[in-house]
Formats: sequence, structure tokens, C-alpha cells
Amino acid sequence: MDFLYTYETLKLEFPLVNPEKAAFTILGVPFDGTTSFKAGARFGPTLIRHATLNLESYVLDYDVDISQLPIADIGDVAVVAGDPRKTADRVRETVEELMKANPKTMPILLGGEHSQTLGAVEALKPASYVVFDAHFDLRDSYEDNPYNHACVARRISELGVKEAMFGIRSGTREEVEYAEENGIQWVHARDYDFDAFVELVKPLPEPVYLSIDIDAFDLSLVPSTGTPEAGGLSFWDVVEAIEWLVEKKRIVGFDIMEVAGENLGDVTALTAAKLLFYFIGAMGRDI
Ligand SMILES: [Mn+2]
Repeated sequence: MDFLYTYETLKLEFPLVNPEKAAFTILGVPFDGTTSFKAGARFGPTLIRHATLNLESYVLDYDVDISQLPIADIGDVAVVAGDPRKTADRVRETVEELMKANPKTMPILLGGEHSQTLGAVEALKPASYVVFDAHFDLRDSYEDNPYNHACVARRISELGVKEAMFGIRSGTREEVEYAEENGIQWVHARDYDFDAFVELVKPLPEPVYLSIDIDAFDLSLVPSTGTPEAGGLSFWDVVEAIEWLVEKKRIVGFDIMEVAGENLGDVTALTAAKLLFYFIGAMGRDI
């Protein structure tokens, strides 16, 4: 793990295990080098870890105490300032190394800009990419950079990965056309419900990479994020979708991205931390 810095204070407050023995391995990606509007995603991983202090490790709904599960937190990737491609290379190499050491672990990225999801997807080679996001992220290039956060789903689609998107409510005509031409299915936030989710995700090939851009949620839940948009999904919308995926599909990687902010206890990080516990709790029912 050459590219990591791992301050003790930046880790989850659990009895953690070695990544070679972990069912879940947390990796922070504190990158915000191409943020367009609201800065602070570099603090996302730290803010999410801190927000977990507020939560019970017992996930009520599942009767699972996640502090009893084998979780590793390997710290944060040392980012290459201003360079999303080089930073994503470090994410890819770190995840590759991790999977070599423990092919059974579930890597969980906490971010940080959505651009960094590309590195994890390149390492894990899923057949499908299921994403909750306010935005398509299907631009060919943005601000002269094909690895900008606004291009991540385009780069992933070019790898031949099937995509389904939920919570979309912002994009360009070109992105809509690209989605149509390339068989990328999506559900507008306004039309989102559980049945619409299942209909699109059911036929997708496995394994699946699940990415949560925190801006998929309604703005009231996630005020601190790089490109906030009104009119998003509810917390339970996303939790129910995660539960279905965990039960029905093989998931190879998970991330919660675009959490920003500057203050401990930020609402956005609290939303992200709770979601993290639901994901680990849902997966942990079978461990
Ligand atoms: Mn987004």
C-alpha cells in the first residue's frame, strides 16, 4: 500500500482488523482537485469517519452490530493535487493490491470527488455499474479534462461496463443522447420509486459495483457537496435499493462519494455515515 497515509485519528472508531482478514475494507480518497462549485470534498472521508461516532454500531433494522464484524480501515490515499487521473491510478493500484491480499474483502471508498470511482472500477472490473447521482457524469470532457468528476460515468461506460442511474435531475442534451445511444438506462429523481429501480437493475449482469454520489439525496440531507441539486431522493429510497442489491446481486465494490464540508458534525457527513452503516449492516447479515 505505497500510496497511503494512515493517521490513527482518521480511522473508524471500531476494533479494526487487518485488511487480510477483513470482510470490509474502508479506503478514503480525499481528492477535490476538479470540484466545480462547492469545495471541501477533500475533507469528506474524515468527516464521514467522525460522523460515525454519533451512530450506534447496532443496526436496529437488521439486528446486526457492525462493530462485531471484521472491518479494516486502511486510511486515505495520498492524492496527487489537481490530478484526478494520477490520483485514480493510486486508487486502482491500492485496490488491486488489497484484492490480491484478500480477494474476499469488500472495498468501500469514501470520497472525495466522484472522479475517483474510476480507479476502483478499473481495479474490480465489474460487469455493471449502478449509481445514485443527481448527474449523469457522461460528459466526454469537462474543463479540458476527460477525468473530471463530470466524466466518470462516461469513462466507465467506455470500459464496456453496463450502467443504470438513479436520482438524475441534471444534465446536458448530449449526455441524454449518449445514454440513449449506449443503452444506459436511468430514472429521473422525480420518477424514482422502488419498482423502477428493480426493473432496471434486475437484468444487469453481475458482479455489480454500487456507487452513491451523495448529491443523489435531497439537498436537505446533503447541503455540503460539490454540485448540489434540489429535488433529490429520500434516505429510505436509497437504503431499500441497497437492501435489494445486497440480497439479489453479487456486489464487488461500494462507494459513497462527493461528501464535502468543513465542520465536524456536518449534516452531509451524518447522512453518509448512516448510509455506510446500513450498507455494512445489510452485507453483514450473512457473515
Ligand atoms: Mn453528482
